[in-house]
Amino acid sequence: MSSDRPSPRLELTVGDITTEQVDAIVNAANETLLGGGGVDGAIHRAAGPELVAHCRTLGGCPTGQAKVTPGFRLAARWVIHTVGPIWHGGDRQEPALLAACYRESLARAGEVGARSVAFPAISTGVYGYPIAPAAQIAVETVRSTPTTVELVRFVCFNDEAFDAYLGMLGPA
Ligand code: AR6
Repeated sequence: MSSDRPSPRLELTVGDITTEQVDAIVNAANETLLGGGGVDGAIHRAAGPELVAHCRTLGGCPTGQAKVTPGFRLAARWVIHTVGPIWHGGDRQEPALLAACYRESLARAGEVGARSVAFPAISTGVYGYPIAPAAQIAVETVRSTPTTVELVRFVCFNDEAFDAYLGMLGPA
């Protein structure tokens, strides 16, 4: 399918995604959508208890898909919860499922009219996906997905992740 929509502008930063001033931040959640550790825990803490209350009404989310909620106390108006694959060595559809997370998150962002979206490095923490191939999938999928989103910011939590994304995006 062809599209005349331009690709979003891509930005790279190191920091805490919960403080991002964008329309939507993406959460690396689990299939329950009821919170956890890592970026999921940080987002729930920053958004306040209204977030988990809202998530309880959603009935979970399968791996590779995404659901949107309000951001409640966050600066971001929306949280897009997506469930990355658990890394099992790469032969259990992990690359396809991770790419689906980025595509589905952009789709949800478009549906609510979000123009700017911040992504963490989905699956690269607790779920064990190696950062270099994960960054490659993140950048290639966002670049190749038709979307109304105008700005995508990749928010890295450490220098190793930043370097992996930089290798994909090239120096500024
Ligand atoms: N801002 C940006 N990135 C962060 C932050 C933050 N505040 N905190 C961690 N990261 P992870 P996963 C980075 O483990 O691998 C949860 O318990 C982190 O350095 O948060 O998809 C869920 O409930 C890493 O690069 O998510 C699930 O059970 C990236 O975010 C499970 O973990 C993702 O690490 C999901 O595992």
